Amino acid sequence: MKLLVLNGPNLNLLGVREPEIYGHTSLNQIMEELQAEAVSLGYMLETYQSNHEGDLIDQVQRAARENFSGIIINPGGYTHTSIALRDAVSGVALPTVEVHLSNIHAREEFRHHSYIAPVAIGQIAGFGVFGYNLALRALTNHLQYRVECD
Ligand code: CA2
Repeated sequence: MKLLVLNGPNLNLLGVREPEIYGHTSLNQIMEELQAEAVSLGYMLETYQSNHEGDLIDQVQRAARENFSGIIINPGGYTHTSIALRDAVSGVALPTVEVHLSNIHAREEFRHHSYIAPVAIGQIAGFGVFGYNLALRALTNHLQYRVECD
């Protein structure tokens, strides 16, 4: 089974800028570790980062076309703005876990709302890099047992 991890705008700067908020680890390092973890759980993982909304939407659609089983997405700033990305996630109906490094609910008011959350199976926020690991576990657990809470 294949899973897709999508990272949105500016996350390519991880480990380079604002380490006090987002930590010292680069996105490549995070994705490499996640890939190893996925393999140990019996999944193949593809990762993709873009600073462009349409690219992320194309990747969500590709995931459905190419029979991926689920998506982990950190939509970055598009979390709070993108109806189009939400429509894509909703449209493909693949189980999707939203992840954020920071606790968006403890930050500025404009970060409290996520357009993606209502169409995701769940959201993980505030656990830094470990959040990706939690997201992977949540998604694979969901795929195995179809556990969902409404
Ligand atoms: O906490 C998260 O993971 C966010 O998705 C990160 C986004 C932010 O807009 C969301 O509200 C929460 C920002 C990503 C920017 O990443 C940077 C990393 C290093 C330096 C500068 C920006």
